[in-house]
Amino acid sequence: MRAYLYDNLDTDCREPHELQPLSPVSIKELEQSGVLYWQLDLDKDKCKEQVDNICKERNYMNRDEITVSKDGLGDLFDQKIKTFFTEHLHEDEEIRAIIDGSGYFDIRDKQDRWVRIEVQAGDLIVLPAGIYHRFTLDMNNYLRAIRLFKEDPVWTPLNRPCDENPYRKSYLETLVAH
Ligand code: KMT
Ligand code: NI
Repeated sequence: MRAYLYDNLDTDCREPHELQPLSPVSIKELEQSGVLYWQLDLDKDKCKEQVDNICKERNYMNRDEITVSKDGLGDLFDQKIKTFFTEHLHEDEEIRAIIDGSGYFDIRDKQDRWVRIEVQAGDLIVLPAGIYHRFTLDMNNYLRAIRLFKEDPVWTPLNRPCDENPYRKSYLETLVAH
């Protein structure tokens, strides 16, 4: 995992889009935005044990797997990719353990700047409910992830703007507390 400010250029979103001069964002700064991160073991059994433990600690009851690629999503690929990259929020955490491939989660920081989080196999990230974000593949066009859910796997994206949403308001209150 590596995070940095996004350059906001209008080119292919699958490119790195590193702002120049390079502006890294630390795990601590991500935490201040409510984003949590775990580095998982690449050994399959150890990785599963770690994910199981995190699920127990944080009450994640359900999980499934998604392959974000042309093969994995078939006819839905274009539509899904577009939905993922449309700025949105959820009323629950977005929890992803990357098990293969790579991609980018972009989140809005306190100052409403895009922070790009580059993820690859072994990265587990949690985006808090109410944070504006989006997702894209990188130039390798392939990512496989375990999606974890607190309860039922309902995954409704609410596109920006939805500033009156109660989960959005609660999220903003957690930022004020810092
Ligand atoms: C979402 O809701 O934005 C996603 O599920 C992104 C793809 S999962 C790596
Ligand atoms: Ni999302």
